[in-house]
Amino acid sequence: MKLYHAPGSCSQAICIVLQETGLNAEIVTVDARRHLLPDRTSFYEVSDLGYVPLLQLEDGTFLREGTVIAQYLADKSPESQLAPAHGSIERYRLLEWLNFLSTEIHKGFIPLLYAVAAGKWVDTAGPKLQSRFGWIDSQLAGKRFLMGDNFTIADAYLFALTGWGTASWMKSVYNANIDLSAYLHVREWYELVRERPAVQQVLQEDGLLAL
Ligand SMILES: N[C@@H](CCC(=O)N[C@@H](CS)C(=O)NCC(=O)O)C(=O)O
Repeated sequence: MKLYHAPGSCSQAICIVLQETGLNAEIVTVDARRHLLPDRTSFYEVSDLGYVPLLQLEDGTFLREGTVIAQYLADKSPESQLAPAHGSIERYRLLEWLNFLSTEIHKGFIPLLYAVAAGKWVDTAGPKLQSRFGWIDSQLAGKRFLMGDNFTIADAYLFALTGWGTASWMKSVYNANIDLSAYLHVREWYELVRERPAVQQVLQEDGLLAL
């Protein structure tokens, strides 16, 4: 397999999932802002949509959309327990989280990441995103991870997204700050996830460990 990835982007979640499963994939680093491949040719030659993550499967076909790629990898490695079994109510709980993260958090960040173009929209988007993190905080009370005791692909996804609002390297590029000071559960969860060997490995490979 081949994963098209941009360090610090949402595809970080897929790198974490790969590390957690131990599955092998060649990582192709994409400049997601300029849509360039490592040899400076256009990423649009590979993907019409021009965004990461993108997974090329062994048969040469492509799988896109982070939430789907993460499930594909988790299902390939059931022993990693990164996703509950298909058909179980817990699987639907996972889908609830993935959909929430994709639509409420991931896309909730977009106006903040493109604040200059978004203009006054940021005044609405910022507090809304902040309140969503407040809700996540309430859901994490009494739990180690989003789904309970087990780390799942939803935690990997939220970890990548939370970094956009908190990581120091991000603050130097964007003004997408999320104030987590009142959200003790989110902060404890973030540290718990950050300490995982798989996460440390990805942060190190992407040059983000010390930042
Ligand atoms: N719907 C896609 C969105 C992926 C996405 O937003 N990727 C960003 C990085 S986090 C990207 O590559 N942006 C470049 C672009 O859209 O041109 C998914 O959930 O996988």
